[in-house]
Amino acid sequence: MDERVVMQQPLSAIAEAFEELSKRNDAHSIRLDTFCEAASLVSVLFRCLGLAFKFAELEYVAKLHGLLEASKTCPTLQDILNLDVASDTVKTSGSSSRNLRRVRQGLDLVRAIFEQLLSTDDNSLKEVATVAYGQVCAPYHTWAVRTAVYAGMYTLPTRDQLLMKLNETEQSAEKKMRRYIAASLPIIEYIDKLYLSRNITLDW
Ligand code: 1PZ
Repeated sequence: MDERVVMQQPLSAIAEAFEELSKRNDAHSIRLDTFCEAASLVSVLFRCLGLAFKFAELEYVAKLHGLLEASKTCPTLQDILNLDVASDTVKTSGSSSRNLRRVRQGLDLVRAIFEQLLSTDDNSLKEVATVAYGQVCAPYHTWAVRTAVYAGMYTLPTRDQLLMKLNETEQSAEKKMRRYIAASLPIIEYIDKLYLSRNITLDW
């Protein structure tokens, strides 16, 4: 993808990348390198959130980096699961199946944030972010992480500031957020099925 689009219109780049990914998903197999490329665009959003979320960005990027390394030997997402099931490392810290689960939670968090943003015009992001985080990630995070995230919410920019950093207006952002929501849902569900079809529950 054109680097200028990514930097100047990150929401366009994200919506486009996930639409491409969900089109290819018709074959019921997703290439891991293509997935990583799309997922890495999301980290641009973090940079708009300020220093308090630097830790989250580093965490997210580290998981993605692990997955990109794994793509050298595991071409598709299901290869990751097959490998970790065989070696009983699905939930092992740093394993690819665990990294994939975390990245999936990040993508779902962005989806939930966008849904919240579409449902209100409140200029504070704190409420929006708190609801989305509480739905998608909080149940799986440790107490220490949850506490840090909730404290960080007080430092979030306002909605206007965020839109400005993203080079968007309310109207342009709304369209792109809807496109991401529609395109990411089937991908998220596909990833969940990779685990569920192997009798791995999703309570972690
Ligand atoms: C505009 C609204 C902004 C909302 C901001 C909400 C930010 C939520 C930040 C979440 C921080 C998570 C930090 C650390 C989590 C770790 O516990 C786990 C550890 O995984 P392990 O090594 O045990 O397997 N790491 C992760 O889950 C990976 C990081 C996920 C962060 C995804 C956030 C995506 C948010 C995008 C925001 C625009």
